[in-house]
Amino acid sequence: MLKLISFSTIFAAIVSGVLGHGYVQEVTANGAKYTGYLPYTDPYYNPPPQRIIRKVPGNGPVTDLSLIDVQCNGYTDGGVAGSAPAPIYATVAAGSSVALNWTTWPESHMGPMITYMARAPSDITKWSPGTSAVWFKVAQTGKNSAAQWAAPTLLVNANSIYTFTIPPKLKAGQYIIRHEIIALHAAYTYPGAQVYPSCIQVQVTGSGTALPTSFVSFPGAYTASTPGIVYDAYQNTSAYPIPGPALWTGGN
Ligand SMILES: *[C@@H]1O[C@H](CO)[C@@H](O)[C@H](O)[C@H]1NC(C)=O
Ligand SMILES: *[C@@H]1O[C@H](CO)[C@@H](O)[C@H](O)[C@H]1NC(C)=O
Ligand SMILES: [Cu+2]
Repeated sequence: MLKLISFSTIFAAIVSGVLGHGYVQEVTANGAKYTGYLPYTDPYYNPPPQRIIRKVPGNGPVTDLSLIDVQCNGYTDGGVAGSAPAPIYATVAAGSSVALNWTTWPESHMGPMITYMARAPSDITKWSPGTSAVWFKVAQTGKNSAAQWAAPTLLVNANSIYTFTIPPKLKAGQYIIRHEIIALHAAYTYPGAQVYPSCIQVQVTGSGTALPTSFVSFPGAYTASTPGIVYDAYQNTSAYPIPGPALWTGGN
């Protein structure tokens, strides 16, 4: 009986997952593949599978950009709000590319894909940034001159794989990669933009010494008046201003 109940719960969850929006389901770094945090199955295992991605409650978005949830799509877990650490991390060389495999992204959810990093001051499996300004932007794709959005068009064309490069001169150490799609189908007003963030824990290796000098916080980086948060994606044919700070490329 118990088994049956939990099976149907998982089944219902899987069905809603298929019909919903999305999250990063797999990470490839330094040639190794890591399964992402799977919100519709991982919670039903005891012990839970060990992941490099911080827990997300499901495939849904964050729309209230003042909430800590906008950091990692996290929620209060074990007393840690917003981005409860995951137990393990991936290792990746500075200058190498990281591939993030998204679940099937809905055709209707157009918007940019943006990637930030934050350097952990200590053990990343114990660190939550809270509202501190620690994040710097390392990659961004918005709308190109052919009016194609990062998501869904470019993402679908790439087989649902988004790729970015760890800044080549970035100082070795532990970092959170905060990656997101911002869906703009309802962003003609605020709240409306839907943020789908994912936080991936990595150990960066290499001999670089570069670190950025300016940082943003999540929540904080995005508000109703940040360019690109309110945008009429159906009517507005002008260039799209990608939200957040300038890119940091580490002197490259
Ligand atoms: C993305 O991950 C899914 C689930 O693990 C897998 O079935 C699919 O083949 C992956 N896509 C690519 C292009 O590797
Ligand atoms: C189109 O978007 C840009 C950038 O957000 C904005 O400055 C401009 O006012 C918008 N145009 C219209 C007609 O809404
Ligand atoms: Cu949606």
